[in-house]
Formats: sequence, structure tokens, C-alpha cells
Amino acid sequence: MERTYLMIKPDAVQRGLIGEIICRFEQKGFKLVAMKFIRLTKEMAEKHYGEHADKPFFAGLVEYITSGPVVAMAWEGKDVIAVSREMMGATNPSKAAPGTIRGTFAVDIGRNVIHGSDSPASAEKELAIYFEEADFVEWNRTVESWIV
Ligand code: 3AN
Repeated sequence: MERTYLMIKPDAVQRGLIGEIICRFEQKGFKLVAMKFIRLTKEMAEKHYGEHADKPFFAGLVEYITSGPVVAMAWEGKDVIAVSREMMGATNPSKAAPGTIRGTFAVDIGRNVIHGSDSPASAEKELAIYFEEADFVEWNRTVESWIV
């Protein structure tokens, strides 16, 4: 089953949106398989956002993502990578469709509430930054038999 890396960013943690965001993925029918409440080190942030190292917003991005705790999560499910990106909405919250997570809760690209892997390759790379094999919990979510 496909897996993705989702991260509730520091702004959403500060604003008390952890439960609301997790609720959406739970109710959609995806399965939580790993979760950590952590504060990223500068090294972790630079590894995560390595592809943006030469962008003008890189320093601000690293500062923002390390500014407070985040919720690091692995979620599993049918087409979870593409579907969770749809649920998050566009990277720039002012362009994100109403009803999506960013469309509902954010206005600024530099405070966009949540991260989600954009491909199987980035999911694999990002999950490896935050989790070891032993962190993934194997369990049956019985509701799945009613969904897929
Ligand atoms: P996404 O996280 O939706 O895949 P990316 O990979 O293009 O988006 O960008 C990574 C992160 O960098 C975004 N989540 C956002 O926080 C930040 N970012 C992207 N573009 C800008 C920008 N023009 N100004 C400030 N931050 C940006």
C-alpha cells in the first residue's frame, strides 16, 4: 500500500490545528502508521528542503520550519500521495481551493500549515529523514473494509 510523509508545520501546531488536520486524513479513510512530535534541527530542515537550497526563500523556510515543534507522520492508503496533496490544496494558500486544508486555514505561502510528499520518490526520501523501519506500526484499520 502506498505511503506518504505528512508534516503539520509549526504555524499549525501553534494555532491548535493538529487535531483538525489529523481528523481530515483519518475520516478520509487513510491509515496512520507512524507519528512523532518533534522540533526539527537545522540539519534535518536543510536535508528535507535540500532541493530549494539555492532559492531566495530557503533561509526563511529553514527558520520557519525549525521555529517550533511539528507533527511528523506517515500515512498509508490508496493513492495517498496524490489524494493528500489534493486535500492540502495549492502550495500558495491564497490560490488553494476553498475547503482544502490550506484553502481553509492559511493565506501566506511562508505559513502554509502542512507539508506532503509530492511523489513516491520524495515520500521515500522524506520518510527516511524522520523514521526508522521500527517506527512504522503494522495494524489493521477495520474501517478500510468499508472504504476500499
Ligand atoms: P510543496 O510543499 O507544496 O511541495 P514546494 O516543494 O514547492 O511546495 O515548496 C516547499 C516549501 O517552500 C513550501 N511548502 C513553502 O513553505 C515554501 N515555499 C515555496 N515557495 C515559496 C516562496 N515563494 N516563498 C516562501 N516560501 C516558499
